[in-house]
Amino acid sequence: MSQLTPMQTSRRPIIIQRAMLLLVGLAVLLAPIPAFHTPRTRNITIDVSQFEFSPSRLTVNRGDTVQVTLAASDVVHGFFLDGYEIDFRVEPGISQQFTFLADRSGKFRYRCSVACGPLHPFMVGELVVGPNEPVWRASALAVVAVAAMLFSVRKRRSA
Ligand SMILES: [Cu+2]
Repeated sequence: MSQLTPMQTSRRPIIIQRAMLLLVGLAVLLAPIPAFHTPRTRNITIDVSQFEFSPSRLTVNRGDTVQVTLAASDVVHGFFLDGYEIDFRVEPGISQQFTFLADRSGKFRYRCSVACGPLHPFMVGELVVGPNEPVWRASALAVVAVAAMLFSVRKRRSA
C-alpha cells in the first residue's frame, strides 16, 4: 500500500470540488426548467379612466389564455399592448372583450391609444408574462459562482 504525500492529499479534494462545481454549473445551464404551472384561462377586467388603467400591472404565465374585459367609465379610451400588437378602443358604458394567448414571455407595456386628455401620454401599464427563463438561469449561475468563490477563499486561508 502506498502512502499519499501531503501534497496529494490536499490536491485531490480540490480537483473533485472544482469538477463538482463545474457539473453543477453545467446542470444549471442545461437542465430543463420544470413547468411551474399548467396553462389556464385568466379572466381579467381592466377599468380604464382618466388617466389610469386599473390594474396597472398584470401577471400571467406563458401559455395562459388571457380574456380581457375593458371598461371605460368616463371618456373614450384605447388599449394598445406592445409586443402583442393588440389595439382596442373602448367607449364609456360599452365594455370591450378580447382574448389572446400569452405565448411570449417578458414585460410588455400597455398604453392608451386614444387621445383622452392632458395626461393621456402617462396612461401606461405593464403585462408580465413569466417565468422568464434567462433570468432564472442567470441568477442560479450567480449563486454557483459565489459558492465557488467562497470555496476557493476558504481553501486558500486553510492552506
Ligand atoms: Cu388616452
